[in-house]
Amino acid sequence: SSILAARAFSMAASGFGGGDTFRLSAAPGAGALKLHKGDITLWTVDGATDAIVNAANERMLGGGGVDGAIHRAAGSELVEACRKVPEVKPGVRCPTGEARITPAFKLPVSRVIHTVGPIYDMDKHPEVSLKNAYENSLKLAKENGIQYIAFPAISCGIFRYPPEEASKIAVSTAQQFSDDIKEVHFVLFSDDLYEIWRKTAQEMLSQF
Ligand code: AR6
Repeated sequence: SSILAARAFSMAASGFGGGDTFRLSAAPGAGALKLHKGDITLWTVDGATDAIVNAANERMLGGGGVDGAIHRAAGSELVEACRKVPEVKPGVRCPTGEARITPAFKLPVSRVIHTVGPIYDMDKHPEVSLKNAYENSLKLAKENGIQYIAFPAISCGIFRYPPEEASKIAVSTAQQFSDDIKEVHFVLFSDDLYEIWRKTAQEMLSQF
């Protein structure tokens, strides 16, 4: 039944059903924003040009939450690839707000983009750091020819970012890339988060 669930999710993620779809801008040919509830490790649209984003920490060697799920699903080659990412200072491979890219190994997508969102109560300007995390992930996707990208709700778990505020930053930053990326997906892990993202997208974007 978990195989069936995975297939159903992958079909939904591929646009064959489920989820809500919005336009990132009114321009002809502009990209779309799609929402799903589920497990991001099962998501794929086009294995050659897609990527999922990991909500990592600065060490970039795995952790709990979605980071743990992504490392488990990708296999141990992922942590080895992460270890090869150069440290910019001792123990820091990806400073808060930046992004790094690796292969995806056993995941169904081509790449993993690792980004680090702010720890909400410890960051002086968490809204700037969160925007940077989304923006640098999307820039890296564009530079690497990624056409389909899926984000989790960065910082909304262990890092305690209030999800309503986070969803506005997520959607407005995705809008900036409407000419560059075909589809920006958000894979939300609970009904509550899904509803928050849906409400924000409805307020900020027009629906297909
Ligand atoms: N698919 C989609 N979303 C998920 C999944 C999944 N499989 N699993 C959890 N989420 P978090 P953060 C949701 O805590 O707040 C790690 O230890 C989760 O419900 O994963 O950025 C890292 O190593 C929440 O809505 O990431 C860092 O140390 C969202 O993903 C730290 O946690 C993000 O929650 C990063 O904390």
